[in-house]
Amino acid sequence: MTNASVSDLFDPAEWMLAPGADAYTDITAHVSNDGRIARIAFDRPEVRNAFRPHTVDELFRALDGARQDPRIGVVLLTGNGPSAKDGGWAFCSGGDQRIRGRDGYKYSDEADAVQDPARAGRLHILEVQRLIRFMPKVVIAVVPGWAAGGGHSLHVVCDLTIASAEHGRFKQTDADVGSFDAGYGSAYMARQTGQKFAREVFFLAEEYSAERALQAGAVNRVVPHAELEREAIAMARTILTKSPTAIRMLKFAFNAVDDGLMGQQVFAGEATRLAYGTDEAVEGRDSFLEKREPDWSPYPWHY
Ligand code: S0N
Repeated sequence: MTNASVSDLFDPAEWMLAPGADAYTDITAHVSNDGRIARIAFDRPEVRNAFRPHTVDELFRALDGARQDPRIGVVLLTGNGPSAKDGGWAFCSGGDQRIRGRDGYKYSDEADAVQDPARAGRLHILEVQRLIRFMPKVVIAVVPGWAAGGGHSLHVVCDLTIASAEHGRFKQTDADVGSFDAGYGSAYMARQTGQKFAREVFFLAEEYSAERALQAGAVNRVVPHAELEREAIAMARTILTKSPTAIRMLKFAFNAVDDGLMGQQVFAGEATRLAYGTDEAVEGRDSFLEKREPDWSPYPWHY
């Protein structure tokens, strides 16, 4: 796979194909040469990287592969480009409107037009949002162009966003096309930027620049287009110098306040995993197995 066939911003010297990636048609998936960063990209630049259900299936698989790879600490989620048709750049323009229908979605592409009733009407992009939200790794949205509709929501749910100064553009078109992300895409965005700006973005569906997004607290950094992926990799490398446990606990701590009992459950699961590593927890387990009273005397009631 050549640089040009991936993306103009893609540096082939940095990446190798992720396991199973040669089977993907709608995305590309790479791992950095040291195995610690994943780069997962929408690869439908001719439709501004809109996702069809098949795209979402691949995206979920690639993200879950990154989640399960113990060497990977940071995932870069981006969009390949530019479009060969008109040179336009996109992160993602949301659901592919050509295959959206009242009676559900055609699951496969337009060519074979197979209707699978079991999959009809699935909004499984929400499963991808949850995977991004709950994976114990940092997910960075790397926005080289349009983030619109469901693509806008995906950047919102990512932990960090870095955008192209020249081409990064944002627009929440949901209400223009009769869809509404009433979860993270809207309510969580309001937590990030405040209610007024989030409502304006959804109710007016006007384009806003990367610079405006930065002012609003919706993105972390705006960098020259040509530098975008280099800066994203540098950001990832800084995160990778930190304690994996600290980053994981911090991510879930930031999440917990907005995720209700689910957030508490995820945080508590991580706390339990840490506790199981202590001598105190081992004593609890061993006392049961050895059919004796536990001896907690070595373990103080910390204050
Ligand atoms: C992104 C926008 C603002 C870019 O404008 P620009 O630069 O003027 O380019 P265009 O000429 O408009 O686009 C270039 C070509 O790309 C096609 N295209 C763009 N976006 C899509 C899309 N989402 N689906 C299908 N095609 C798309 C254009 O048609 C054009 O093609 P040609 O050259 O052949 O004319 C602008 O393009 C724009 O506003 N796009 C639509 C954004 C949008 O409304 N997205 C959907 C919003 N809703 C969701 O995403 C919710 C998710 C969802 O509900 C869902 C989940 C899974 C499956 C389906 C859905 C679903 O939507 O129901």
